[in-house]
Amino acid sequence: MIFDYEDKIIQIKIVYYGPAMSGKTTSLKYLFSYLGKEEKLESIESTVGRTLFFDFGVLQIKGAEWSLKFLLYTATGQDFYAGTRPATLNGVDGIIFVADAQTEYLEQNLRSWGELKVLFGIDIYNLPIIISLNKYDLENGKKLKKEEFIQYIDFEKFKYLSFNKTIALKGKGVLDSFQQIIGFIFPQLTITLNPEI
Ligand SMILES: Nc1nc2c(ncn2[C@@H]2O[C@H](COP(=O)(O)OP(=O)(O)OP(=O)(O)O)[C@@H](O)[C@H]2O)c(=O)[nH]1
Ligand SMILES: [Mg+2]
Repeated sequence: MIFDYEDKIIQIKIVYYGPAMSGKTTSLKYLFSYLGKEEKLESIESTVGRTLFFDFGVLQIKGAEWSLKFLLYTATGQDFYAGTRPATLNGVDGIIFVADAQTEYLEQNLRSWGELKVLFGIDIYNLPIIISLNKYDLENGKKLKKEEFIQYIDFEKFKYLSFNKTIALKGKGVLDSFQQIIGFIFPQLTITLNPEI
């Protein structure tokens, strides 16, 4: 978080993180298109729409005195470009961990989660995180539940961790996740997202 006292702007960095193809880019694209700012989102992707490095966009919310400037990123889930992920996470204030809720992806989810733990060490327990169990619309097979996921992480050690079921493709839960992460970062603040901002 960076405080610019001269222009009265607080800069906050939020990263969508998670395994390959879990729906990180889809989530961020939905958020920007909901706010009518799709042209503000830059994606560095391959010809088949896979994220090569990251997607990046800025949302600014004007307050009475201070403004909030959100720098929003997705990290690439492709392991070939895994080396870029620590740079994307540098200086992050909150993470939206987009998991693929299909049970057969449990291992990939946990591997990606494990990377965060290695990168942040014990600092991870103080980091605001929303776990977005995505692709909840898919009918085939069982879905990963919060109760199951918490068995694999030291859930009680985290200060700011919550879960959300999402369908990024339809935008379901995407705004909730974003509002929840802001709520963790600024507990006193109520932000209503609407397309006018
Ligand atoms: N059915 C369904 N498909 C989804 C959902 N969210 C994303 N997808 C699809 O999953 C695929 C991957 O989505 P992306 O948003 O590109 O995933 P990503 O996490 O950015 O992938 P990488 O950048 O390659 O790591 C795309 O075909 C999306 O349309 C969802 O909620 N439901
Ligand atoms: Mg992507």
